Formats: sequence, structure tokens, C-alpha cells
Amino acid sequence: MPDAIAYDLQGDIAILKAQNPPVNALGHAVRQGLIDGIERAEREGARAVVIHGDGSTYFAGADIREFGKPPQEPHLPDVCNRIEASPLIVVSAMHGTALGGGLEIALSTHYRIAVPSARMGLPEVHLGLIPGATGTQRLPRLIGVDKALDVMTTGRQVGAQEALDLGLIDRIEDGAPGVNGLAYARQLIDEGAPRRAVSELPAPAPIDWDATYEAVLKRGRGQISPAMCVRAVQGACELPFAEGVANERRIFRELMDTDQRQGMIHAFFAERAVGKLPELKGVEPRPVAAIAVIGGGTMGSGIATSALMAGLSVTMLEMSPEAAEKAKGRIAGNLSGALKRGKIDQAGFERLTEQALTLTTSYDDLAEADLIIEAVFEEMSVKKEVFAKLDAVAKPGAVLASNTSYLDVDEIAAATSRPGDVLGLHFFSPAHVMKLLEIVVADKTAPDVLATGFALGKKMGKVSVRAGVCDGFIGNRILSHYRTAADHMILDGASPYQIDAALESFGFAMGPFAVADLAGLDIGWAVRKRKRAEGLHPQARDSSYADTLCEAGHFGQKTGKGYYDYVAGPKARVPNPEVMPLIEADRAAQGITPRDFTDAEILRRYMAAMVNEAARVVGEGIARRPLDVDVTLLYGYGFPRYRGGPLKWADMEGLPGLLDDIRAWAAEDAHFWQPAPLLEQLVAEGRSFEDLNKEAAG
Ligand code: T1G
Repeated sequence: MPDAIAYDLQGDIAILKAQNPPVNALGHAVRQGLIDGIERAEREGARAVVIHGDGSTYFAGADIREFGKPPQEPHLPDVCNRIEASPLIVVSAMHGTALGGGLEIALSTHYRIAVPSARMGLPEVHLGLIPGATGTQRLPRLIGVDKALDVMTTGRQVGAQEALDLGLIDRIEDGAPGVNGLAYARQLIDEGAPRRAVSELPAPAPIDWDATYEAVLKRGRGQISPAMCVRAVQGACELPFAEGVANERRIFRELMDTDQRQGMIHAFFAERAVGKLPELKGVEPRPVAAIAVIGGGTMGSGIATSALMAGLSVTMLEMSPEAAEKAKGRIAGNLSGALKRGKIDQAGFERLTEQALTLTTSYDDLAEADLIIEAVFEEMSVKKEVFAKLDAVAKPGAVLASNTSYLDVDEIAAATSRPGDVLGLHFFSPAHVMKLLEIVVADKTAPDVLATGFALGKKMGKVSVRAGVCDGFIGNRILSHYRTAADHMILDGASPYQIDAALESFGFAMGPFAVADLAGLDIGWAVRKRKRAEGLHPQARDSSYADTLCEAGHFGQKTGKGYYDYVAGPKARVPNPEVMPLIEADRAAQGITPRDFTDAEILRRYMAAMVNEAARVVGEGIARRPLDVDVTLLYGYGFPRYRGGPLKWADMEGLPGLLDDIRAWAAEDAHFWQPAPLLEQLVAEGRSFEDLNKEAAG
């Protein structure tokens, strides 16, 4: 096992090279190696030290896997302070992503050089924390409070050029970081450059701390660590450095003990674990360079946009030249957003729209596509007709995917002679923005076709989740259930506005009724009509207020009115006064005497319904693990990330209490509140959803 920090003395310059793949995380051996290396350089009479990382990056931060365990000395802040205190000139040579503790190490050195592609930042707020190794004390001294708080409270990455402009680094040099660092150290020695201890810079100018704290807290929508950055930086301005560091450490340790830190660390590892499936081990995906998309509506155009941005060539098939041109217009509109945001330049925009995109109205032009995604009308007969045509024209080995959001992919596959090549690729609208991709595996889907779906998702920058075939797969099936719980509460006395407010204070960006207005109430209307046509369970409660709202032409934001009135714009939505009378009439027609609901009961019922259906989805194998449900709800349904996802939240809430509530509510509605067998089993065995995740990881 190579040393975590390799030591080499080149003349009078010591080189400390981190060798802790894959990201040179600052685990215990690395921290100890840095201290030992600095002390050895001083003993051996070096005049400067260069610190850099082997492999893909400079230190990418503290080792997140150590969180929650008893911290081991040397603690990172002490390593930082020891580096800075060295009488030698210490140089950081950065590449890759110097993040969190990694940037804090760099801030404790006296000079910083980076390659042009280097990125750096303090993303601790994305883990429910604040920088905990003097970053909140050194960064404001180097670049000022406002810029330091922008970097810390957003957790965003800063590119090398911006870092140079901010004064965060001293120089940008292409080439090998170690070589750059050595040359820079040589120059500094020859010039007699002084040590530059950031901690000795004057305390930064203060700002209105309370106003800033409140503003950041509001922006965090219930997440607390960004606002706590403000208090740590306030300490940098008001306290001597050592006391400021102690204040930072206190805040850091308090946050380390919060549910929010647990939830966000769970989300971090879950979004990486979700693509690790036993059925993918050792399975090579089929090569995909050219794809075709059938149907250039909102979804098809979004998918095509996402594929074009990922470097794929796209053939868009529509029913007529006019429809194809309209699809191209939608794609160009999507890409102009990327152009405005600087993700592509004008030349890139023209290449994507004029060369990489081909329009056609003939299925024959799909014959060379490696993968074809159907995004036509959500009607099984239409899908079957499309797949029968694809079966006739697509080349052998082409992957045939449906973007259906709930239809039976087995039935679609059966419309072809090659069901092994068929799978579902359920993108979320807008497909060029939303990161979630449900990859739906049909009975006969070949393993390498599943692997191809995951490879395509990765190339398109999606977070892909494997789903089994059922009505709604993972996300929409669970959504349908917790939305029903909300509808029941409406019938029984709650208002859409109280429910939205309760869920928004829980951390959802938008409550369910505001979301319905955004998506379009006609979508839910069509689902209710379909489910009624399929035959509702005799004990299933039904309602008419939402249908009546749609019959009046109110589909939400797209018609200007739904549950809310958008006359003053989406941000200034106000309750639509036509809604409550419809609800009251519905209650009266069903002989219901409305009662009051507390926000706590609303949240408890809403979340219990979500957890209960999620437990069924995992129990039936539609989702491989509880973490797959968490990732789906985090990336596709606005679930607050600092709660980790519904099943992580359930573990922290306590499964026994949730099951007790579900059983109590079953007395009033045995059909809706049927406890999921898996939930009952876990409670009986004293286990958690996290236990299932760990078992799946082996
Ligand atoms: N600790 C432990 N493991 C880590 C890790 C970390 N900091 N970062 C990544 N990994 C693992 C990851 O789980 C995966 O493992 C593998 O490395 C590749 O990661 C005191 C307290 C660096 C931009 O938040 O943003 O410092 O799945 O798939 O796409 O103030 O990883 O292969 O088994 O993401 O190339 C602050 C988090 C920590 C950085 C690379 N640092 N990491 O992205 O690879 S808190 C972070 C990332 C801190 C101090 C505080 C990304 C990356 P496996 P990957 P990637």
C-alpha cells in the first residue's frame, strides 16, 4: 500500500504528493502524512514544500465516510494550522477539484498555483455542514466577506480563472501540477519571497450579519447550514483567529449531529450507489453514437435537446415536415437557453441545430440509429404501432426505448420480434433540465440493453434509477398515492392552500397543488378518467371538485387559473376563489362534515402515505432498494435534499410510529391505509430501510 503522502526532496524543495485514490480524500493517513511530511522537510533543511495530488485531483475534501464516527487526530484544522505555521514556504499545486478540506489545506499554504481546468470550492453546505477546517476564517480574509459567503453558502465550484480574479490563487499554469509547483517554489526561493500566512491577514470588514443570516436562512428553505456559514464568518470578523476557528469548530460539530447532515450524506452516497446494480456487473453496454427520437412534442424535443448537448447525433422523426420544423423550433428554443447560460457558444448552437440534428418523416431514415426513443402520445395502441414499425426498420441490435410514463413496457415489447432490445426510458419534463431518468426493465429486456440505458443516462448527465414495470413505475406510482392522501384530507376538511403551505414549510419547493398547477391539471384529470374507466376499487374514495375545476377550463398556470390564480404571475400566485366552493359542494354531496387539520397532521398523513407506498414499491421489487426510491423522489419530485429522501426520513422519524399511525388510520379507511407488508416486516424485525440498503450493497 503506497504512502498516503509520498515524500521526495529535490534539492532544497520537498514534494508532498497525495496518493489516496480515487479523490485524495483527507482521511486519517493523509492528514498524518501531511504533518509528518512538513516536519521531515523542516528537519532536512528544505527551504520550500510543494503539496499536490497524484491521480485525478488535489484533495477533494475530508473523507465523508469518516463522518459520524469518532474523529481521529490529527484533526484537519490542526493540519491546516501546522502547514501554515511552517517556517518554510509552502506551495499548493492544484488540479481536478480542490473541494472542502482540500481547499482549506490550500488556503493554509502560502502560495497557490493551479492548472487551467482546476476547480475549487467549499461544498460543505451540500452535506449539511459548514467548512470545518478554518475555511470560514481564511477565505474571507483572502477574498472578502461577500465573495467568501457567496462561495460557501452556495457550495458552488469556482474555476481557475475566477479563482485567480478573486485572489484565491496566485497563478495558472498548464501541465503537471507537481512540476508547476516545483518551478514556482524555485522562483519564490530565488526571489526571496516571504511566507504569506492567510490567518495573519487583517480581519475582513463586517457586514450586516443578522440581515444576511435571515436572507440566507430564507433562501435555504429550511436548510440551516448555509445560514450558519454567516455566523462562522461573523466570528472571523469579530474574534481573534484562534477563537474564530474554535467558533467555527463548535458550529461544525453541532451541524455534524443534525438530521440534515445525515440526510444529505445519505443523498450523496445514494446518488452514487443507485447506478451500481448486480445485473450490470461486467455487462458491456451497446455502443451508442446516433440516436433517433420519434415525436417532437415537449418531451421528444427535450430528450433530443439533452442528447444533442451530450454530443450525440439525433434524427427527429415527426408525422409531417411542418411538425418536424416545429420540433426543431422547440429544440432550438431549448438550446438558446443553454446559449444564454454560456453552456454552448453560437458556433456550438449552430452545429447542434444544423448538423447534429436531422429531421425526417420517414421511418426508413431510422435504420442506422443505435438507439431509438419513442415519445409519442400516451396511448398503448399508438405505441404498439410505432414499435411494430421500428421492428421492421431498425438495424439488428438497435435499442428500442419508450418514454412512456406509466404504460406496460412488457406489452409494448411484445409488439416487436425483439423484446430483448426493448426497455423504458422515462424522462421527466423538461427532459433537457430534469436529471432523473427511470430506466424501466421489462421481463425480456437483455442485460446489455439495461446497461446501454444506464450508459446513455450517464452520457446525458442524468441520475438513472432502475425501475420495474407497474403503473407509474417508482415515482409516479408513489406520487399518485400521496396525492390521494392529500385529496382525502381536502374532502375531510383541509384546504389545498393549507396543505401546500405545510409541505412547503417541510422543505418542498412547491406543495402538491402548486405542482399540479405547474404540470397542468389536465394531466391529473386524464389519469383520474383512465383509472375510473379501468374501474376503481369499490372502497376507493373519489372526488369531483378537481374534475369540475378542469371542466371550467382551469388547467393551472397554462390557462392562468387552477388551484391558484396566476394573473399576477407564477410567483405571486393567489388562491383561486372558485376552488373552495367546489370543494364544499363536493363534501356536501358526499355527506362529509369537514373538520380541522393541523399542519402536523397534514404532514404526517402525507408522508406516511408516501412511505407506505414506497415500501410496497421496494417490497415488490419495482425499486431495487430503498435508496432507489430516495433518489427518485429527490431528483424528480422536489423532495427536500436535506431530509435525504422519504425512506431516509422514515428511518429517522422511526418506522414503528409511522406504522402505528397507518394502522390507526386504517380504522377509518382500511382500503387506503393498508400497511405495506415490507413496513410491517421491518418493524417486526426491528430493522430499517437503511439496513436493506446495506444488505443490497453486500
Ligand atoms: N470522501 C469520501 N469519498 C468520496 C469523497 C469524499 N470527500 N468524494 C468522492 N468520494 C468517492 C465517491 O463516493 C465515489 O466512490 C468516488 O469517490 C468517486 O466519486 C472539513 C468537512 C470529487 C467532484 O463534498 O464532489 O471537506 O462510488 O463518483 O464524478 O471542511 O466526488 O467509487 O465507491 O463523485 O469524478 C467536501 C464530494 C467534503 C466533495 C468527483 N468535499 N465529492 O466527482 O466521482 S466535507 C466534497 C465530489 C469537508 C471540511 C469538510 C465528487 C468529485 P465510489 P464520484 P466524480
